[in-house]
Parts: sequence; C-alpha cells; structure tokens
Amino acid sequence: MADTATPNVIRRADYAPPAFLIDTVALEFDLVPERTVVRNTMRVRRNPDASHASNLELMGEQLEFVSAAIDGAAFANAHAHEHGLTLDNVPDNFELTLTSICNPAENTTLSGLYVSGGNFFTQCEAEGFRRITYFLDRPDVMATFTVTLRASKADYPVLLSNGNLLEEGDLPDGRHFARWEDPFRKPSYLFALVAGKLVALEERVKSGSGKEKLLQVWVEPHDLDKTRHAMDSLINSIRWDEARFGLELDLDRFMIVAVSDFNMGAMENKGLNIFNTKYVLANPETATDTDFANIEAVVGHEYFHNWTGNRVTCRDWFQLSLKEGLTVFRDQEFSADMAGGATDEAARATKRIEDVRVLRQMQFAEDAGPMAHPVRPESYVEINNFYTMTVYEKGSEVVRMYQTLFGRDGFRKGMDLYFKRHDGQAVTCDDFRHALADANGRDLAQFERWYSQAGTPRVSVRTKYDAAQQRYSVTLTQGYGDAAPAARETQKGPLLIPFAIGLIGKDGADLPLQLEGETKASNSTTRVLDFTQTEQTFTFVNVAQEPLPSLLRNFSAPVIVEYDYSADQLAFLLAHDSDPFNRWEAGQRLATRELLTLAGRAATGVPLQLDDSVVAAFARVLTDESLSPSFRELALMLPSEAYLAEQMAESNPAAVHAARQFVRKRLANALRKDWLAVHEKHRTPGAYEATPEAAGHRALKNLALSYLAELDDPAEAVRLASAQYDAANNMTDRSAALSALLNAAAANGGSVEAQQALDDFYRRFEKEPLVIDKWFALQATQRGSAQRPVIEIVRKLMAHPAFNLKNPNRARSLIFSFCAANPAQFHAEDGSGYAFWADQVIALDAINPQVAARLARSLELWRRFTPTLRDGMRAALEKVASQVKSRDVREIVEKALA
Ligand code: B3K
Ligand code: ZN
Repeated sequence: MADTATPNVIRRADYAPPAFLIDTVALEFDLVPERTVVRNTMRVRRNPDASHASNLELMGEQLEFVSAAIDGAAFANAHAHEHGLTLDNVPDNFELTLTSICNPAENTTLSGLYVSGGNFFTQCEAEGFRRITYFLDRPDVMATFTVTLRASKADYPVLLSNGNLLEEGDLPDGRHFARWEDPFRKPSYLFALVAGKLVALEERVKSGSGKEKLLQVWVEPHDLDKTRHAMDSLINSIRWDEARFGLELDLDRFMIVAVSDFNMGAMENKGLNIFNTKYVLANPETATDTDFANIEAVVGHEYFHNWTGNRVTCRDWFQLSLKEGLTVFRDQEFSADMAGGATDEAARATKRIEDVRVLRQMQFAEDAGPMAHPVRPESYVEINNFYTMTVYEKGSEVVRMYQTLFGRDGFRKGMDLYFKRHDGQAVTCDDFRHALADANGRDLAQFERWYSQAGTPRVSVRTKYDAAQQRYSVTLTQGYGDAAPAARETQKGPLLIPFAIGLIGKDGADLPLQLEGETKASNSTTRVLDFTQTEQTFTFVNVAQEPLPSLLRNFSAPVIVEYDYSADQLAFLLAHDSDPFNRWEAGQRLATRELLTLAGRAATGVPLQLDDSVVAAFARVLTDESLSPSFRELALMLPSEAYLAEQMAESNPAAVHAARQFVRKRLANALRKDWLAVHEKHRTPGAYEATPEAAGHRALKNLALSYLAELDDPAEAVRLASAQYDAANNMTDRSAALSALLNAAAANGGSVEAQQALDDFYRRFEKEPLVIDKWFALQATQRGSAQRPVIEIVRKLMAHPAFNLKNPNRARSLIFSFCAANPAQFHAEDGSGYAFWADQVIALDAINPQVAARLARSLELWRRFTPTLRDGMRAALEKVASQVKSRDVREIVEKALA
C-alpha cells in the first residue's frame, strides 16, 4: 500500500506494513469555524517489521501547513504537497510536532472536521483524519490519543472527544478547554471530537463486573424529548453483548451524539459514537415503527463495534468486512433476540425475512453489475465506494454460516479465541476464519472462497424418490450462472455451502431425517448438509412416503436455489412448512413467478390475467389467525418492483409496474371484505407502544389500507385513510394514511384529500427535519400517472424553501427516493429521469463526493435494461463522466461504462 493517496488503483496484493509506527498522539485544537489550528505531537519510531525508508511520508489533505519540529527543534526538511507531508531523513525514534490549519466551516464533504448547525463534528472513517492533521492515516497504525479542545465558551459550551475527561476549565477571553484521554490504542479512523451547544440524556448503569458506567445521548436542546429510545437501545446493547458474547464495556463513559448533516447512518468512534439524527431521535409522533427498529439496530451496531472493529480492528481497508460483516451479524442477532429471544422462532423469522429481503434486492443486484466484488475486495480506487451491501450484508451472511456450521456454542468458542489471540491488534479476515476453525477443530480452507469470489452462487436441486427402497436422493449442483464479468474473474472453485433442508410429508408435517450410513434418524427435522463439491448427492433412507423438500431453510447460505416447484407445491409449503422463513419464501416464489409472467405479457401488450388459485393462496394467509400479524404482512407484501425488474431477461420497469399493480388491484378487489376486516381488527387503540407485537398489528393494518387504496372505487379507502390520518397518535399510522391518500389519488392526478393531508403534514411538522424528510420522500416515491408524472412534482420540490442539497438526509429524501425507489417513474421512456439524475450527480459532486457517488450508483445496471432505456442511461452516464471531478464518482461511472 502506497503511503500517499494517489488517484490510482489500490490493490490488496500490494499491502506492505508501514515504515514507521506512531505510539502516542497529543492533539490540541483551537476551534474556530473558518480557521481551526491543530497542533499534533506524536511519538514516532521505525517499524522493526518493515523495510527501511529514510523519509517519513504522512498523509494530509486540504491542510495549510504551518510548522514542523523534531524533538523540540524546528525541522526544515518538511515538504507539504497535495497528498500530505514528506519529512526527509528523519531519526529512528523521535517526537514530531506539527502545526496546521483547516477550514471546517467550508467543509461540505462532511469528511474530516466540519460545522453543522453551528457545532463542530468529525467523521474520519475511512480517510478523513488526514483532513484534520498530517498522519499515517491507515488502520494498522494504532496509537493512544490525548486531545485538548479550546473554544469560545459561549458558542461551544460542550467539548467532547474519545475516552475519559481528564480536566476542563476556563481560559482568558471567554474561552475554555477540555482535555480527554483514550486509554486504548486505536487507529486514526476512530478519532472524534464534538463541540457546541448540546444537551444530554444521562444514565448510570453497572456493567457485568459491577463497574459504574456513565451513558450519554447528546442532542440539540429541542430534541431532548426524542432520546429515550436510543438510550434504552444502548442499555439493551450493553446487556446483550455481555450475555451473548461475554463482552463488557471497557470505558467508564460511553457517548452518542446526534448530528443532522451526516454522510451515512452512524460512526463507531471509540467511546464517542456520532450518529445521523435519523438513527437517534424518535418519539411516537415523529418516528415510525421502522425508525424505532432501525434506531435499535444502529445503536446496537455501533456499540458492538467497540469490540468487533475497535478492540480488534482491520489491518487494511480490504479487510473491512472483518468488522462490518461481523458487526452486522451481531446487530441482526441482537434485534432478533430483542424481538423473540432465543426460542421464539416465528418472531426471529420476521427479522430474518426482512434482512434477506434487503440482501436479495440490493446485494444480489450489486453482484450482478459492474461494482461486483468479493466480500474482501481485491482492489479499489476510492475506499468509500466499498462500504457496500456485499461487504456489509453478504459479509454478515458469511459470518452467519460459521454459526450455522458450528452452532451458537461453537461460534462463541470461535469468537472467544479470536479475542484471545487478537485483542489490541489490526488483523485480517483470514485471522478470523482461523480462529473459528481452530476453536472448532475444523479445516476451513475451502471456506476462504466466500471471501475471494464475487457473484451470487446458484444451487440447482434435483430430487428422486425410490418408493420400493424408501430412499430419497437430493442432488445439489453449484455454479454462478452467467455472472457479471467483474464477478466471473474471481470464481475459482466450489464453495462450502451449509445447506439446510427438511422433508415434508403429505399431512404437512416434517418427516424424520436419516442419511445413508447413519444408524438412526436425527432428533432435528432440519439437517444442515455440508455441500462442498460442484455436484453432490445426499440420500435419505427410511423415507416412507414421497416428501416435498423444504430447501435452504432459514436461508442458510446467500445463494439462489433453483428447483422446479409446481404452483400447488408452493401453495402447500406456504400453508405448512414448519420453517417460517420458507413459508414466506414459498409465497414469494409463487408471487414472483406470476408477476414475471405478467410482466412479460405487459411488455408485449398481451392482456393480463391471474389465476384464482394464486388469489386463494394469499387469501388463506390473510385470514389465517394462527399466523402472527407481522408474518402475514411480510407474506402479503409482493416482491418489490426493483427486485422483479432485476429478474427479467431485460429489465422493463414499466411492465413490472403494470404487472404488480394489476396483481395488487386484483387482490384488493377480490379480498376487499377481508382487507376491510383486517384494517378494523388490527387497530392499536390507546397509548403508542413500540413493541414488536404492536408494530406487527400496525404493519398489517397499514398494508390492508395500502391494498384498499388500489380498489377500482377508492372512495372507501380515502374515507378510511383520512380518518386514520386525523386520528393518528403516531407517525406509523399517520404516514401510512398519507401514503394511501397519495396513491389512491394517483390515477386521477391527485385529490383534494391528498393535498389537504400533505399541507397539514407539512405545517404540523415544519420544525422537525426528519419528518419533513418523510414529506419529501412520500411525494418522490408516490405513484404517478401520464397526466401527472412524478418528475414534475420532484422538480417543483427541488425549489421548495425547505429543500437543501447540502444536507444528505434531505438530498436522499427527495433525489435518492425518486431515482432509486420509484423505478416506474424514474425510468420514464422520455429519459427525463436520467437527465435529472445526471444534473444532480454533477451538482452533488461539487459539494459532497461521497453522497454523489452513492447517487451515481443508481444507473449501474443500465446494460440489463430494454434498448431504449439503455441508450438513455448510457447518454446520462457519459454526460456525468465528462463533467465530474471526484475520484469517488469517477470510479463508479467509469466502471459502469467500461
Ligand atoms: N463504520 C461506519 C461507516 C463509515 C463509512 C465511511 N465512508 C459505520 C458503520 O458501519 O458502523
Ligand atoms: Zn459498521
């Protein structure tokens, strides 16, 4: 790895340890918005494990160099340049003091030190620390940090940094200071500071070993009434990590700070997590059930990083999934345990289904396009482009497979060994795999391919029943199909796939499972097969009747399963499978198949029709009171338009939309009475409760409302939605009602009721930015019509006084919602969506390259679309490629066009 960042390709194979190490860092900040002076005193020494270099190359960006001193004496041989600072012929072991200046007020990239709402914040991962001071800004350089902050006391009464507060006090001229010390060695990407007018919700708790810990959630004063849920989530996270993994909070104090200008969800800085307000602030009036659940998940995620990421960190950024895949897995398990404990399989399944839906819709798509990369990438141009669904979500599935192979206890043993070996170190994905393998006495060499091969594996299944011998054989074949070129290059051989299977008898009950060569049936009616070869046959014996296979139960591996189920068999599985995930899966398969057939017909102008048996299968789920409301909601929600378009030989968003709307209308009209009954029955009167059960009732009720809005005569739905809007005591019900009003009116180009509700919503929540984000997003994702295309609404909203391109949440709520979550409108044949997209990518590129690069990705699958759309997208990509400046966006559009 080169010590200076150049806009070239960085390769994993080029990793070399740093020539120098930094043991301690003392930072002093004089915080002034336009001109912050940073003094950085470091203890530097040669790395005994690296080859010799006479010069010290430090990274730095957008810094004004002031001075350098070695061991207290001015050092003349320091040269500042575009990518950092070179110090010629330095000693072997020395104290280096550097002074530089940065401009947080003008920093719209939100990377490094910046000002938001008049307060100072930092974001250093991945390479933002070099925008604060010159440093060896790479994760394998770990140091202990002491931080002194000085600022105007009136403007910045609160001064925070990592670790423990050593002292604070007043200075002349109305200034004050605070000094913080983080006792743990950490890489620079975990550094943080916050300064400004903030208040905290505080709580003191005792950790497992009886030590008292101070917990704080810092927000702007008017948001203090929205911090309780984040605090509760933090306390639950602390308890959970102790109980499930024996991991205790290692600092006396743990802080979460909310900021409204933030590039992503949140950041796990040691002891001082900085969060997007979206993942902290919630009360029933402003936040939906989904927001509450997301806050719990993200608070958990960042807290869990304290061990998986911070105590044990990444050697280099190619190892990103070491901390992200593992920590996503941990937050998923946390949420599942919070919802259903270890034993309530149905409640756990709800979470599992939601996670798999995201994986399949987003990560599988990524794996099929120009950005396809292995969980551990081989190269990158801009590392910020690799905080991807593959690194996070597929990475989490890879970690989950260890647990599927070894069980919870075996997984825990592996984790224990990982920490025993690597606490305080910067390590690799191989180190993690070896710990899991060694703790469980198993050779996991083949498992390495999950880290090095890109693309979504396909497992095709053939089955054969021999009635005379009572044998049932299951033959599995694995491959990658016609993967994207970017993925194909990485594919070298078969994977170790834990393939969970069950066999179901005619009465719907599981059959006992005994593999050939075993003396008796196993206790469990789900077996995890070790599928390691390209083709492999597993034979079950003593199978008294021809079974129906339940394949890849609980989605035991991130693969696509190909098996020729008949529609009747899917309906049977939907009604009977003991594995709740696969019950849902059967319904999705059934719906996907119908919808793709219909989309094909819509594309060629053939009239659409839907078999009564499909309606009947959905009716059974809708009316089956033995199923939990949250499961019914998930099962009755059709696969998304984006997912369906992805499955077509040529993506045709208009045809998919027509097909999906046709089915929704058909289900709405055919089951009208049932939807009405469900909408009535699942009301949650009384005070709002954020429990999974109450959220499940609301979800099902609001799904019913959204179907009712599809009725040929929507008058009744409009009446119900208006009443629900007016009576709502929580944001889940209010926003669902508003969305139903917008969509019920779409075909007629809008309605008085919808407009009134929109106006009311704005007035009511004018002072709540996160709710105004919803107001923008609801309008950007609404259904359009020929007479009222959504692009026109979006263009108008771009000029709304509340719109602000510099605020990432606001940009996402309007622009991203339209470009990435309203495919039928975005992919309009006239190319209006693409022209809009290009303008916004170019505008954002000048402000905030990271956010621009995310938006740039919404055209990356352009080659898979119908010819007209393809041409329009290519033209837009070329326009962007010719105008953008950032490395971030260039990498995306150049890979897309290559
Ligand atoms: N580690 C951060 C993500 C940083 C993204 C930098 N572009 C949040 C998280 O995954 O927890
Ligand atoms: Zn993370």
